[in-house]
Amino acid sequence: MHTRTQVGIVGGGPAGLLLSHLLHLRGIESVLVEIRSRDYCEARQRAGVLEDGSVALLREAGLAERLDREGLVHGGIYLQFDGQRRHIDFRDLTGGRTVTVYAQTEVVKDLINRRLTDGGTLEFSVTGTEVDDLATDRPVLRYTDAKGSRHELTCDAIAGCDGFHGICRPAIPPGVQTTWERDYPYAWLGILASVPPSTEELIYAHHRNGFALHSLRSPAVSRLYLQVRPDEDIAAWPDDRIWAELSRRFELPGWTLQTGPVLEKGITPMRSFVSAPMRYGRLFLAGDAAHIVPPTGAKGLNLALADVAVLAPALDALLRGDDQPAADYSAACLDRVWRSTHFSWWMTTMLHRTPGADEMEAQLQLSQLRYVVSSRAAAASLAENYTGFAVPTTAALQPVPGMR
Ligand code: RFL
Ligand code: PHB
Repeated sequence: MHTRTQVGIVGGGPAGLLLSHLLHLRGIESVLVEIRSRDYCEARQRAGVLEDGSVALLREAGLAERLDREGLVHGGIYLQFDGQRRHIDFRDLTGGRTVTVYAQTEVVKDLINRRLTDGGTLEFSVTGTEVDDLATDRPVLRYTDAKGSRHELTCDAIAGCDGFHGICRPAIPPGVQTTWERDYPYAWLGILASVPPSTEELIYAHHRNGFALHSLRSPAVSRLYLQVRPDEDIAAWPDDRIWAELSRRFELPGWTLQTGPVLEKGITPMRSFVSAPMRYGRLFLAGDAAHIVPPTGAKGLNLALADVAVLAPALDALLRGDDQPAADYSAACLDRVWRSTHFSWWMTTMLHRTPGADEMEAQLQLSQLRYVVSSRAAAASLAENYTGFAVPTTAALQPVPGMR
């Protein structure tokens, strides 16, 4: 079936969904295709922390009704190491900035709900996604819908929002992209547990056995992570072993980790990856399709949202005949991408134990941690990076003047 749309969007994660909404606010039509089912997308456990800039963007885009009601505003984090748990006070260190704990699953549910209410076209459970003619003004998106019909969509532009394992980045001809990549020699075992959080702020713990993180989802549900080997078999981690290891890594006199039923568990590899430029012809990459950070800095979701805040006005201008913002798109995003890439690498290497590393590494990490909690300048740098830098919210929402 041959059809036409203005923007073809590959991927129904936060980047693709928010882009289709921002384009809709500008009167631009899109078709979004997603290989997974709606249920799968809405249940996939991932990020939990939104920067202030992400919250402002979602709010101004009219997407924050439930986020404002249910999101948990956090004014800091704890760093735990060497038998001490020290608070980093974001509000004090950054002049009032905070982060909001609101799960990516909820962001995705809100976005899907809003797109469907607004009559948007979201095609779930597609197969055989292909992008073609990317160097022309009429790139093509092909897919087979859930009922088995093959579609060919002629577009003005295609947004590759299909994550790290998607098909858009590999569709760029060889030799065009420069990529930088680092795999870390560890992974995270994450659990979602039906137990009230044992802490009011997230705890990032450095421990001889490896890193641990205590996060949360709601007053009744906790999210916790343990550093494990990259090839770790989840079957080797029955629930009582997970709780015992978490209790060991968070141990502090006078404090107890509450345990409860584990609702879900999974293992996530850790990787830093940047591929540039984020544009090839009429294909624009956004979110994890273009860059991956290890989750220690809580940046991936925020980067995905920030990319499409830049991309929406750039596509609007492109469709009106002004190529300049589209030409500037990649450079406009990459500053933030590299800052987050560095911060995520820094948090990761400060807090994780490298298998086989000598005692020197541990001493250097502990020295850095002591410095962060004792120097206002060092703490302020962590706080500034963690709470994030302003997102171009106004530009994302203001219509571009002129004829389309
Ligand atoms: P997504 O969410 O991966 O969405 C891509 C979508 O594309 C679909 N897809 C295709 N669709 C059609 N055709 C194809 N050929 C396709 N191939 C793939 C996929 O099914 C999927 O639905 O990418 P997006 O939108 O760029 O969003 C990025 C974020 O999901 C990611 O960066 C964050 O989850 C990273 N992350 C965190 N980020 C934060 O900002 N704060 C955090 O606290 C945080 N914690 C985390 C995280 C990621 C984690 N994992 C599991 C990787 C914690 C973890 C454990
Ligand atoms: C989460 O709540 O899932 C979470 C929080 C902070 C991180 C990573 C993940 O750094």
